[in-house]
Amino acid sequence: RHRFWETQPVGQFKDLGDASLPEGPIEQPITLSEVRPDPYTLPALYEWSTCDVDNDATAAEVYTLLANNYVEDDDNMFRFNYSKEFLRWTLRPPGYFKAWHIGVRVKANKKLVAFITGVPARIRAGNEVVRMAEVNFLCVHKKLRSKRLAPVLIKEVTRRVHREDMWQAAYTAGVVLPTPIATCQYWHRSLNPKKLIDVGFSRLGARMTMSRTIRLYKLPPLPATPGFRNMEFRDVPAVTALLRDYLSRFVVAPDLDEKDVEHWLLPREDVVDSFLVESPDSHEITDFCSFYTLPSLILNNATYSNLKAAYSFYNVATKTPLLQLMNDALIVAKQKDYDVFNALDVMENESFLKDLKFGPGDGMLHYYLYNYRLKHALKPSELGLVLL
Ligand code: MYA
Ligand code: JJ1
Repeated sequence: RHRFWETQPVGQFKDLGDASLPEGPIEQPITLSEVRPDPYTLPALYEWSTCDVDNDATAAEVYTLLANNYVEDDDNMFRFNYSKEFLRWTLRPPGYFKAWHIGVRVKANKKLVAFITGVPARIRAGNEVVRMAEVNFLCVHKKLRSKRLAPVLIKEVTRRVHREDMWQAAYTAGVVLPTPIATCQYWHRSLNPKKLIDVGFSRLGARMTMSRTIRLYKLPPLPATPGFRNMEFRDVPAVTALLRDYLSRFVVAPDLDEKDVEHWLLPREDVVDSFLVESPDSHEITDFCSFYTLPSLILNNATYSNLKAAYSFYNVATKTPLLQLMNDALIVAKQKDYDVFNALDVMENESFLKDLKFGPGDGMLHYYLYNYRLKHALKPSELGLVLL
């Protein structure tokens, strides 16, 4: 049933529930000199092209490929619209490899028609911290679908990851593949309900009018927590300590150092927002919340073409109740004119989703590891990892 995935070192459906299989790598690394030195063969009309997203023209090509061909919802009403600045951020974390930003072009005219990326990360699974690639942005132009190009892209990124002596990867997808380590649900909190309803993102509830709906989702103008402010560079050590301690509770989570926190969590306009609570008396950093900006194109609406969405990223509450902290996150997102605030049911998110008027979405997100087996699939609440 999965001609490609059945050949790969991933958990297979036939092995689900077989507790005799050991946790850890599925196959052992080969020596670096045995890793294939040459790229996989593409169909004759195409060529490999490493994409430098620091280059403006290249970033624009990647942006356009994704804006026209990347992930859509089940009803093809919305398509992710990652910004160039977001792509630069997510593709250039500490220690990134240029060669892991892989494009496929048409030889004749150099048009970019497919893409896949990896970035390095340390991910803890149980008690083991493993160097992995986070693989994302797998995309094949709509006109080239179902020609088995995706497996070639995946094999090529795997080869380039192996050449850096890494043998595991983490990735997410909206589709079911062999086999998820966790299956999570998207939840959505309306900030601009009128627009969301107008564009078909949400519907007027039963026995609801537009004005009742607007009142239902109304938020205070300012955050409620004393000492709530933007994260700054000087907060990196305190935030790292808070996050490391918090993430140690989950079965699978990133192992973040100060350099990672600086990259992934220092605010960048229209890319990532981070806030913390600094205790007004002790000046201690007690709580932290963050979201990233991922707009979607609205595919068929006469009035609106873009949906401005915030996605919950990492949140830690040690003193402020998590419910209140996340309500403050909603308030600042509303201040910044987001239309919707999205969250997965990972970590402790379930504890605030219903109370803060999030509703379940129609999309699921499956998490996967490549060449690493877990004994049991995880509940979303055991997962401490958010991929972009
Ligand atoms: S998830 C986002 C994926 N992108 C999109 O959904 C954008 C819109 N769709 C497309 O561009 C195409 O439909 C794609 C497939 C490119 C997705 N992950 O070429 P095909 C398998 C993995 O004929 P196409 C993200 O970016 C499918 O089951 N495999 O199909 C994370 C079948 O295999 P099998 C997928 O539709 C990516 C084969 O591809 C996915 O033209 C992580 C068919 O190929 C998917 N999302 O193209 C990648 N969708 O027969 C894995 C389909 O076996 C990384 N397929 O069922 C693994 C780790 C690698 C590094 C390892 C290091 C050690
Ligand atoms: O955004 C998503 N769904 C929305 C829009 C649905 C439009 C019709 N299909 C949704 N809206 C309901 C909101 C409502 C607000 C008031 C309260 C009740 C709820 O459900 C979904 C997620 O739910 N998004 C997608 O389907 C996009 C793809 C998700 C898979 C992503 C793959 C990731 C790629 C790897 O990085």
